[in-house]
Amino acid sequence: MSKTVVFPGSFDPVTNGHLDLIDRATKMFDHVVVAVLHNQAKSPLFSLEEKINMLEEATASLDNVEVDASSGLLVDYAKEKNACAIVRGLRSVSDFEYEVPQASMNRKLNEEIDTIFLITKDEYAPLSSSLVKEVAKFNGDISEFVPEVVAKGLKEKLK
Ligand code: COD
Repeated sequence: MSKTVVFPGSFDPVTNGHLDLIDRATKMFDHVVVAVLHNQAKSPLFSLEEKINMLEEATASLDNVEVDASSGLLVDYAKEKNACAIVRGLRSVSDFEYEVPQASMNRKLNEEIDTIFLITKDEYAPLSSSLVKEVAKFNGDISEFVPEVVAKGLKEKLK
């Protein structure tokens, strides 16, 4: 049976840390749905369309990746996609503290959908969308942290 997973996030914007997780998930599952969802706690810099375009370009070489979006509950979306699990990333203890309540709540909402955590590779551990935006805002070099399409997008957005 073909196995689908959903990798949800704000992706504002996608970084090389996210892309590494996507690449690793494509080797474990038949189909990876990268879903842009709304995080109530964050005010996005990029529009939904911009985030989707950047993700599509950055994942174009990966055959079993689909980029999509949803405005509803993550577990409802995962069910709609017939996903067996949700993939999330962990960089630190603070990520763990942020992720565990969400994973527990998602399991309460739908006990059939598990959350799988992938530990970041050391080189991506300091990377987050917010730090990348901050470095870009002060004209720092972000080229090793994000794909080219994002570096261009940030330059445009912040000029
Ligand atoms: N290395 C490894 N992992 C990383 C890295 C990195 N360098 N950078 C980010 N990650 C991981 C994050 O830990 C996270 O797991 C994932 O990548 C995505 O990160 P973000 O920051 O783009 O996305 P979030 O955390 O803002 O996404 C939150 C959601 C949008 C998924 C959440 O708010 C949600 O589910 N919203 C929908 C409504 C819903 O169902 N709410 C109830 C939740 S219980």
